[in-house]
Amino acid sequence: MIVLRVLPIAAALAFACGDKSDPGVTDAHADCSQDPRAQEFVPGMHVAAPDGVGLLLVSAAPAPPVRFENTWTVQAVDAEQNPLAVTSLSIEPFMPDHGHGTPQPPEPVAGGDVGSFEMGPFDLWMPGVWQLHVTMEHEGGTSVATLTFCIEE
Ligand SMILES: [Cu+2]
Repeated sequence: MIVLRVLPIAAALAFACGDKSDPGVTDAHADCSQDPRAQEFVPGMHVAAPDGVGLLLVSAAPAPPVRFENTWTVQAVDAEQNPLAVTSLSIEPFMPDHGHGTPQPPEPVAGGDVGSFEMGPFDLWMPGVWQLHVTMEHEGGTSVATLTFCIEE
């Protein structure tokens, strides 16, 4: 009987944040504005993979990133922050506190400049801390750089 009682509650909680139809549920727990993991958004901001290969968030609309739909331009760069040719670039949004991603992930499309990709709109559908793991395949191997943002209500 315990299992039968717990499962529906767990299912309800898992979807509570995105459920605006339930006035009894709030997103108050998702206030991450002071979370030390979150990076401050700056246009053109740079994050580096452990091997020095990096990523520029060239532009974001809206800026800073928001809940729901976002459209970005990013560019792979080498350790000296010069444009880096990549054979592929993919980006995986993930909420580390909840263990889930998004059903509408970004689908990067190569842009005009070397290492440049455009993506969006893609859906950061829940308030809280989002990590965006960017995997870049290039001549020297595979590098993963991570952007971390607090997405507020
Ligand atoms: Cu979540």
